[in-house]
Amino acid sequence: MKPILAAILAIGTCAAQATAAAANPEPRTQNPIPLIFDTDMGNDVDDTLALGMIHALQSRGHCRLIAVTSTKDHPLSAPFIDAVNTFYGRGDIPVGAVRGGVTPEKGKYLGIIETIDDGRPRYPHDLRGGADAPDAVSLLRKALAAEADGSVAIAQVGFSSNLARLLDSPADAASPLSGRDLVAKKVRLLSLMFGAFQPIKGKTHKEYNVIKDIPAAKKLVAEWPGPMVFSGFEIGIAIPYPAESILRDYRYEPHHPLVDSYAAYMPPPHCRPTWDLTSVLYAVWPDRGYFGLSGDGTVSVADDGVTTFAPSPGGGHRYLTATPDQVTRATEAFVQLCSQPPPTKSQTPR
Ligand SMILES: [Ca+2]
Repeated sequence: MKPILAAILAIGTCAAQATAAAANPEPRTQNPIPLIFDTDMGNDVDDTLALGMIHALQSRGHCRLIAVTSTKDHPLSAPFIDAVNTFYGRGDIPVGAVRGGVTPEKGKYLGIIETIDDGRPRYPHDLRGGADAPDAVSLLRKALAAEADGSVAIAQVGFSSNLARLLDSPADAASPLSGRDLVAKKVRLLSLMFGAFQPIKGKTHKEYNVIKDIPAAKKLVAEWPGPMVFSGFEIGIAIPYPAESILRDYRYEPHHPLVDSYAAYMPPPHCRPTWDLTSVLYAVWPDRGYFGLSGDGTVSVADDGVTTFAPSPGGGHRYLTATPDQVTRATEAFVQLCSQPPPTKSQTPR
């Protein structure tokens, strides 16, 4: 296609989109989506970038992070999350920790919050250890109970340990509902980095988040009472985070927890897949065309952790897809959102 003709067609498409938007204007004041981030913070480093992106989306008024819960059973996982939240000016966001979870090893980057510069912590945080954090399931119940019905989005980017246990949780001081009924009443969407729905190099892939807690993964897909959108292993692989962005886009601070984590995980330059970022982006901006969606169906988890998608109308499960154009757009969105500076104190939306 000749460039001029392509440009004219592009302008036409843009004009049509603008006309459609004018016909269906978004409200001048939007209600930020209440968001829960359930993460295995401390294993791979995409969780850290995803949390930074959530703060950028909150600063823009598009989401409100009501709780973060960790499924990584290391004492520094919850304090690390608290340190990142504090860096972004939101150290009061509640952080819950798994009890008796998986992956107890320290990992490669949680230790950056122990760094001392001239007698002062480089990354201040109030939470000192996982044992000081509330139990994740109790916090999930409390956070859900406080929100409007059908309003909450959850991004699960680690294991299914916390959300599977939430389903079986009994009535408590936060809510008279069972966990399953509380989820059915409050949650609009579970967007999760989970499984694999395309072969990787011609082979079936057993995805990490699933195989580390297979019983919880099986329970979650079988019993979750609302819509689930899965980001399979293949999506994050298809959208690598540009190494040059880590080297040049975060220099507004002498020390940045996202950069320090990235470097501690693997010395730069390298392009890390954006697995967890994809689930966050879809949870907050599902209608912006960054991804395509499969048809409706049902995901199942085999005893060895292999995930399978079976098309079935009314199944309630879909998985993300991405065209080359969407890969380009999502990459740029990730770069701009992850590297967005923290708001100043006077600007910080809570
Ligand atoms: Ca993760």
